[in-house]
Amino acid sequence: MAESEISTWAEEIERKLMAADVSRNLAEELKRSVLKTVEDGTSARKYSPKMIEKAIAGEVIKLLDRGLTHFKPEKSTPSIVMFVGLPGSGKTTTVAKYAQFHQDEGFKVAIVCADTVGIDALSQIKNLANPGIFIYGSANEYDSAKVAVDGITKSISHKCDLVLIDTSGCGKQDAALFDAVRKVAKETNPDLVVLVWDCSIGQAAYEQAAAFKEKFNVGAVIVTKMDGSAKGGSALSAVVATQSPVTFIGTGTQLDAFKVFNGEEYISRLLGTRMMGAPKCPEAAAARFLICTLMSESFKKGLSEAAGANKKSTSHPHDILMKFFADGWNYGVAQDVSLADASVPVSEIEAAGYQAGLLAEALNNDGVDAVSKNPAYENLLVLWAKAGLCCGCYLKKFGFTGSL
Ligand SMILES: Nc1nc2c(ncn2[C@@H]2O[C@H](COP(=O)(O)OP(=O)(O)OP(=O)(O)O)[C@@H](O)[C@H]2O)c(=O)[nH]1
Ligand SMILES: [Mg+2]
Repeated sequence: MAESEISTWAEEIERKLMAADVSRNLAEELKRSVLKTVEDGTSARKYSPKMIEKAIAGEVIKLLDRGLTHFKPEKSTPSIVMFVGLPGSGKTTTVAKYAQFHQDEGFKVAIVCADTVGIDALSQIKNLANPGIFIYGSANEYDSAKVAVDGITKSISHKCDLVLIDTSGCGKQDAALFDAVRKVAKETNPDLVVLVWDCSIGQAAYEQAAAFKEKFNVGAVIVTKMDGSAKGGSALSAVVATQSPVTFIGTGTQLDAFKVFNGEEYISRLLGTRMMGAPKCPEAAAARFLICTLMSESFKKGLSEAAGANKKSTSHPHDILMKFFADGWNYGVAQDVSLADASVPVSEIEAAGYQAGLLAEALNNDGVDAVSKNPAYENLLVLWAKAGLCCGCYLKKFGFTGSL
């Protein structure tokens, strides 16, 4: 890839990151690191868009996992974990899920409702949490720090080994409430403060997360509402601002909609690609691949080059098409198609390209007659024929006369 193309591609990635709610500064920083990696490489020309994307994924991984360690509760000694976050970020729901997750691991869990501001906060947690979990709260006490301290004492006397403290939604917009929640932390001295982070928060993320880090000894981030349409780029700001790892994600309102954080899955979502797991290859994707390939700039360019090289030869257009489809996972084509149709993950296009490539190879080796009699290729052949019709105009444009 030429240098100008590299920077165009890097711009595109920066745009993608910002569209996924990664802050402008962070997206620029990531782009700069990637460009530096590319420049430091022996030859920039060796880089394909796919490699640039991998480089950016590597930078995001570095951001997410800088050897950050976090407190993990142990059954031998009672641990206290406090949850803080903006109003409505999902703290109470997350506390109930976190409780369930650890109860399933054999902990005896208690939840202390130190949210004395939220209407019905105590009944909300009672409704959400599993009946086996000890719940403490007070309907009359307004001093949330006192409720928290009393709750911890009661939970420990109930032989609980993990005490979770739910707090009122706060943030830098309300200094008094922020300080009241800080008082809870001061008086209970938790082993871990978890920042509960709604993944759909936009560009204000960094300042908000930094404000929490200033007030609390935040040690971990739990990102909620990852089942929604937001790509969750603001979680990166939360990680950078708090210098804390993401430990879990929330993916719904039910107790089991809670997963250990997986960096690679997160990056795939952020960049709109699917890097994990075997790609599916439905025929529809193959069709899209064939048709999008024919429309892609790389294909047109390649076809034009091939046309130039073969002008005087007797090469059948099929051979050239086959070469293109056999190179179906040619990153340039896959990326082009992915850009043209963001709903198609690159891995799917590559897989579809691979299928088309298999067909091309079979056509090459066994000939059209044998392949057309093989039921395994029936559907792909239909698509192939349709794609062939679509590309007829290109072939004509480049001087081919043979019919497909
Ligand atoms: N879709 C989805 N909704 C969630 C998730 N987590 C929480 N919610 C919903 O978000 C809303 C707020 O959740 P709460 O747990 O009450 O949030 P909170 O931070 O305790 O709110 P306050 O105590 O008022 O500050 C509720 O409607 C939850 O059902 C999630 O992972 N996915
Ligand atoms: Mg709450």
